Amino acid sequence: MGHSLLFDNLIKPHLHNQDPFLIYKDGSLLSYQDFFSLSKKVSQFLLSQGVAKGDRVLFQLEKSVYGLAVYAACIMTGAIYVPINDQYTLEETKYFISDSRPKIVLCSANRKSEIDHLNIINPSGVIEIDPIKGLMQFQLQEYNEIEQIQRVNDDEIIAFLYTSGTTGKSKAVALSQNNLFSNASVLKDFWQITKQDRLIHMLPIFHTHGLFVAMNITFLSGLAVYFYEKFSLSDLEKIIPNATLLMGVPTYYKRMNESPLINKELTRNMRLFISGSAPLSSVDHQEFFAKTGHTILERYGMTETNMNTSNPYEGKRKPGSVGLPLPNIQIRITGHDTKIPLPPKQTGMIEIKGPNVFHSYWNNDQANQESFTDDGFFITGDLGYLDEEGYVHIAGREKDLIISGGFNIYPKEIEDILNGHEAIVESAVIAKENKDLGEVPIAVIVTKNKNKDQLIEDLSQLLSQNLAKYKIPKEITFLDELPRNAMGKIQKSEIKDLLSY
Ligand code: MCA
Ligand code: AMP
Repeated sequence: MGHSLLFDNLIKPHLHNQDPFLIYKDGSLLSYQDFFSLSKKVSQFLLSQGVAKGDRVLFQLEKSVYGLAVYAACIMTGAIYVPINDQYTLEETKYFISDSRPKIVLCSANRKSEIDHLNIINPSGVIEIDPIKGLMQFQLQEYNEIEQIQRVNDDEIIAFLYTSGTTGKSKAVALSQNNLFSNASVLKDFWQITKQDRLIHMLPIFHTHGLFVAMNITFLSGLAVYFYEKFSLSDLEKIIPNATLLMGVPTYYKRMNESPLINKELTRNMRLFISGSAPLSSVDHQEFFAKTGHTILERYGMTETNMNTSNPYEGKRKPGSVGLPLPNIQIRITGHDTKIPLPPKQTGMIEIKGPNVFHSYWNNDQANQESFTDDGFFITGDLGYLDEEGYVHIAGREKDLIISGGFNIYPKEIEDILNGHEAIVESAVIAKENKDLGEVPIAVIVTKNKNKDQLIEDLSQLLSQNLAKYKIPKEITFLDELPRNAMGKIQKSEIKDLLSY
């Protein structure tokens, strides 16, 4: 009997593997063996802090090897990994701590002192970690490597990733060992990933895309990763001749299309360009092909499901389509009123069933009930249709969501903050098209306050105290009133028409 699906398949094969795992910007390398030796010490450290199977380990730090080592350590100890965006404000972070109730929080020194002042978790459970020096005050080198790997069943939870909903408050998506393993295996085969690949990794590692899609496939195949802190076109241009694989959001491809250096010659060794997390326009898809001779492979996923569909590796990759359902994953489109499956070319709700679909929302029975049909399909909130060849096309979203550069922004969360200000009568946050990021949030407000410049200043301050920067509306616009339908519901599409967005 093994230890756990993820340990046995992602970690165990590499414990003595001296091949390169991470290649850093300065050219230095970290081997698989050295990475897992570090992770085993981090595991022993977690145990020394009293972390046991099922305990949450909340991790908030800029991108570094430690985000991966703590993830691996959670797999080894049976703890639940809870990575959150390091850009979140203290106010946002407070919510994630209160909701997930972690045994320990690993974060920067600054964040630790801020959290300590909140009195929501015992300061001894808030542990300073540095992206370069790691767990410095704990002398990690003196820790032994963990010997007793925790046994964990396939349906037990390994991670919580937070995603928002219509309520405006984030929900923890509880993902099981099998959710992650089944999807990584399918994707590895579907995209023909091998240990010969060299992956360019510039994504954050607190979301499904950069953490599970990119890294679980890496562990499964043993490939080498160009592990860079963030997206940079000039860094990409330097490493692309030596790489074979890129996983990115559409903004990456928009920026590459603008670059005079990206061409067929520079990308000649690349095997596969993958795009996801937000819609890739047919124009960007075709422009990239004309420039490089590569056909981008677009796929579709969610935090709750990992990846659901993908254009084929061999076969037609259709611009504007997110491809075919992945093996063992059922997708159907159902009518808004009838709730019964629709024939091809008719738009309805995308529903999904398969081993990839998450275990449950943590501590949220209502959301769990509302998100599934009686026959067990997950209701995605995305609208789409199937074409005559079975390819899925996303036609829009029923959920009120803005996707900006691949980051999801929930208008309700911003509206709640705006509406809390005494001068605001009502507000709506809507998406405005943006050439680089796809769409960005704009706040539209109704106020009786005459001094609009002062109000904008006050609101900007209020928003930055409460929200990570990427969520802050890029503009604040005023209207005398917001259009509503007969039921009194604000009509965002009419606001867009009024403002010509
Ligand atoms: C940065 N800024 C943004 C965004 N990113 N504003 C709106 N939307 C954004 N996405 C702001 C910063 O706060 C900053 O503001 C200014 O822009 C410059 O910041 P910088 O970090 O230099 O920006 P950048 O390097 O140009 O970043 C753009 C980016 C990045 C590369 C597109 O946002 C990114 O890596 N996005 C990927 C997100 C991702 O991994 N999504 C996957 C999750 P100021 O100037 O005021 O300081 S979705 C997922 O996992 C699902 C399941 C799936 O299907 O994959
Ligand atoms: P997340 O909150 O990160 O789980 O975001 C998942 C959402 O991103 C999905 O429900 C879709 O709305 C969107 N999404 C992901 N991939 C694509 C894609 N290729 N095209 C369009 N939308 C996408």
